[in-house]
Amino acid sequence: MMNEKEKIRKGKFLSLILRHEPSKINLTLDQEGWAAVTELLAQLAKHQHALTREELEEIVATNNKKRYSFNQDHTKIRANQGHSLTHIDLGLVPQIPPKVLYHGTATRFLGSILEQGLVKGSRQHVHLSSEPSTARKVGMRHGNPVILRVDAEQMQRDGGVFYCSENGVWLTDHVPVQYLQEE
Ligand code: HQG
Repeated sequence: MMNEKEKIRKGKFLSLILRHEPSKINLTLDQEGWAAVTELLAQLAKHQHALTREELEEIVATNNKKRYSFNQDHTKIRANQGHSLTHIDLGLVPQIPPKVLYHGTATRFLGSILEQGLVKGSRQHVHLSSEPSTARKVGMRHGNPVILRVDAEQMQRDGGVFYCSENGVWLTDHVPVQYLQEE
């Protein structure tokens, strides 16, 4: 059995591989971001990051943000969101967002955000949450947290497109300044 710390460490490495750098262990993902599980396990083992199939199942099942999904017969795995790899298309379908969404950031980014709006930076989308508490946690990872409230209802009416990942993270390309307000 893995202890919690080990599980978090292994999960983080899995995120790195499935979202950003599969080439690190000589793995390729298909266009929809899927890796073959047998190949993933083989390459992890070759690169000193061995996982058993049971450990992988446990990481996927217990991950606190449900970051990864298997396909139906568990022969393939992918990350549900957060990719920086540009060729990946998760096949997300536009959805009507809740009236209000939240984005957690750090105070030092505010000046730039109030000029450019929220931009996706190195990831494929701007990440938003339906819960201010989640946004706060995300902000804390970057420094002194601040929560921005996004008028998703108005933005959508004005033509903004929103997606929701398998694990409930709201995604969009860009949030212009006029829809942002400090919580
Ligand atoms: C900021 C986690 C300057 C933005 C979370 C953020 C999330 C700007 C940083 C997911 C800006 C990008 C993503 C602008 C945005 N000027 N800074 N115009 N627009 N920023 O890590 O949203 O735990 O790429 O505020 O739950 O922090 O990894 O994005 O601070 O869903 O599964 O630029 O990562 O998921 O940072 O986090 P990131 P994020 P996991």
